[in-house]
This record gives sequence, C-alpha cells and structure tokens, in this order.
Amino acid sequence: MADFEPRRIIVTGGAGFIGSNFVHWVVDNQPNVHVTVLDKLTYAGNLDNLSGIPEDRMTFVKGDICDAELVDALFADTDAVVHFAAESHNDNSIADPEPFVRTNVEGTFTLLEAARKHGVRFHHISTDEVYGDLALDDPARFTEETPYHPSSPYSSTKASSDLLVRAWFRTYGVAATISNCSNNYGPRQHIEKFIPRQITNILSGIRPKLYGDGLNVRDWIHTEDHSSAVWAILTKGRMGETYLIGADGERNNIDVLRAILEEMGQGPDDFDWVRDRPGHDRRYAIDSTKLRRELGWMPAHTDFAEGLRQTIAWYRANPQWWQGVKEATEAKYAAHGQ
Ligand code: NAD
Ligand code: TDX
Repeated sequence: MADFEPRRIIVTGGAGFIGSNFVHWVVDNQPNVHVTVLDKLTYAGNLDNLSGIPEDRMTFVKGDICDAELVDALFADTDAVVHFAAESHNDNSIADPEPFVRTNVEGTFTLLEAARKHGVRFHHISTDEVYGDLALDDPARFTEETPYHPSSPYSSTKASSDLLVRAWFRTYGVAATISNCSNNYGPRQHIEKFIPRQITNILSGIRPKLYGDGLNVRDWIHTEDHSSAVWAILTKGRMGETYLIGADGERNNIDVLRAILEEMGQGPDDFDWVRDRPGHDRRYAIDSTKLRRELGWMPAHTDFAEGLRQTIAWYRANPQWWQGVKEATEAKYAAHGQ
C-alpha cells in the first residue's frame, strides 16, 4: 500500500517535551507538512520550546483538548492528528489524580469524537507503563501482546485512553494507530523528571535524589528516535495496530545517576537516598521487533553516554529555560519527602 502523505497535521501537546521535539523533527525533515500545535500551556508547556520554527510552517493554538467546540473546528481542516497532550508525571498523579483523568481520558475521548466526525487519521501517543512492570530477573520484555496491567493513576489513565482508541477503531472505523514508547530523554524535558532533575540539581548546588534502592530499571530512548518512529507509524503503519517503540536502552536508576555524576565532575556517592514512590514500577523493557521488521525503523541515537552528554550540555547552556521553575519544583518534592 502507498504511504499516507499528510500535508496538514495537528500536534496536541506540541509545546511539551516530546511534542515539541516531534514538531522540530517534522519541520526539519518533512518540508511539505504544515503543523498546527494545540496546547493548553499547562505548567509543562512552554512556547519557547517552539522558538525558531518559521511562521509559514506552524500555527500555534492555545487551547484545551477537552474543548469540544475548538477541537471540532480544528479537525474540520486537517489530514491527521498526532496526540501527545497529557498530564505526564507519575509523582503528580499520585498527589492529585484528577487532572490526569480529565486530560488523558476525557481529552482523548473529545479528540476521537472529532476524528470520527471529520474522518481524520489519528495517531495516539502512549507509554510502556500501561503494561505494568517486570521483575529485575525476568528475561521477558513487553510486546504488543502483553496484557494491560497499569500501576499508577498516570499509567491507568493512559491505558484507558489506549482502550478508547482501540474501541473507536473497531466500532466506528476511525483510522487510528497507537504507539507505546519507553522512557524518553533529551533537551527540553521538564525538570520534574528524573534525568533533568538530577542535572539541574547539580547545576544548582543541590544533591541529586534517588528513590528507594535505586535499582528500578527504565528503558531509555532519545526523544529524536521517538519522533522518527512516530512518523514511520503515522505514514506507514497499519490501521488499528499498536507498535511498541524502544531502543534497547535498559539501565537502572543508580547507574544513570552515576553516569550523570561522573560526567558533571561529582563523586559516585554525591547524592541523597529519598523516600520511594508509592507503587513504584520495578522494571520496563520494550521489544520493538514489530516496528523494526514491519516499518524498517531503526534508532539513530544508540550511544547513551553521548546522548546524556548532549543533554547535560543543553541544560548547562539554557539556564533561563529552567531556573525560574527550579525552586517551586524542588519545594513540591520536599513536601513529599523526595
Ligand atoms: P509533557 O508533560 O512534557 O508535555 C505535555 C504537554 O501537553 C504540555 O505542553 C502541556 O501544556 C500539554 N497539555 C496538557 N494538558 C493539556 C490539555 N488538556 N489540552 C491541551 N494541551 C495539554 O509530556 P511529555 O513527557 O512530552 O509526554 C508527551 C506524551 O508522551 C504523553 O502522552 C506521554 O504519556 C507520552 N510518553 C511520554 C514518555 C516520557 O518518557 N516522557 C514516554 C512514553 C510516552
Ligand atoms: O528524583 C527522582 N528520583 C528517582 O529516583 C525522580 C524524579 C525519579 N526517580 C526514579 C523513578 C523512576 O524509577 O527515576 C525513574 C524515572 O522517573 P521519571 O522520570 O519520573 O519517569 P517514569 O516514572 O519512569 O515515567 C516516564 O516514562 C514513561 C515519563 O514521565 C512518563 O510520562 C512515561 O510514560
């Protein structure tokens, strides 16, 4: 079958970490595509993330994906939507789950209804966390057949949104695909997340903070590799299918932290142990064979140490991007003993 060649796409959540990296990727790699970003600019959205993009390549709309009237008007004039917008941080979902249910579940429902009405191609961005976790000594990795078993308010709302997408494909024939990706790292990630929190702690003279026993494993992928995979699925994926995205990047948290400490000239024990996350998933691991075999996708950023160095360099070079929110972010963690 010929590739799908969208000319106009809507990117929800395009002012956030992964969404903005995707918008830059599309603008840099797909010269015939115009992007409309729909983003509410919550605490996690930042218009600076989209600076440098030529005016004729992108339109920015500040708005809520739960606003059915706005979504309907935008969907009347697009070929496809790539849906990144979400409340995305597990720790926040434990402290206050309400916005997660609203944005992740009700927001996805609102978008699906508009996609159904206007016949818009829908790609849904999700996470490997919908599958729950694996034991450290389990040889298995997640595949597209792994049963859903989410642990946190965040991951259960993402799982809910995936199920809505599957039902809207099967019942209404919405031209939908889903991708479940592992942990992303790279520039412009909010400093509440693990890697940028530790980098900006060190740059601020604060000791890094490690949860629990530090042995939890995450499967790291550079955000640019996530972007190229999403484009492959949007243009070449089979309707109704789920594709897992991962780059064989399993590492435990203490190893990642020690790599950051070393790169930034600190000693291996220059960090604090803090209270564990309730319900903390032990290990995530992705088998991305289907995506690689069927769509020919390959990650380009396979050198984690180099990716980490570039990420550290980005936070060093852009203190104005994060310094204004550092104190409040750390105060929130301190209030929870983390
Ligand atoms: P992020 O928190 O950095 O960005 C989320 C963006 O969505 C922000 O710009 C925010 O303003 C916007 N947004 C939030 N609620 C909205 C609403 N109601 N209406 C419109 N816009 C709204 O998140 P991220 O880390 O870039 O994650 C993006 C997507 O990727 C999410 O769907 C997340 O579940 C998924 N994902 C993330 C990772 C990861 O490692 N960060 C891994 C796999 C999947
Ligand atoms: O200060 C910290 N110390 C610490 O040890 C923080 C913030 C985290 N951690 C641990 C918890 C996790 O085991 O580091 C690991 C990574 O934590 P997060 O960056 O919060 O990511 P995670 O909970 O794994 O979820 C991320 O990946 C999957 C994204 O935030 C999700 O949006 C995505 O779906």
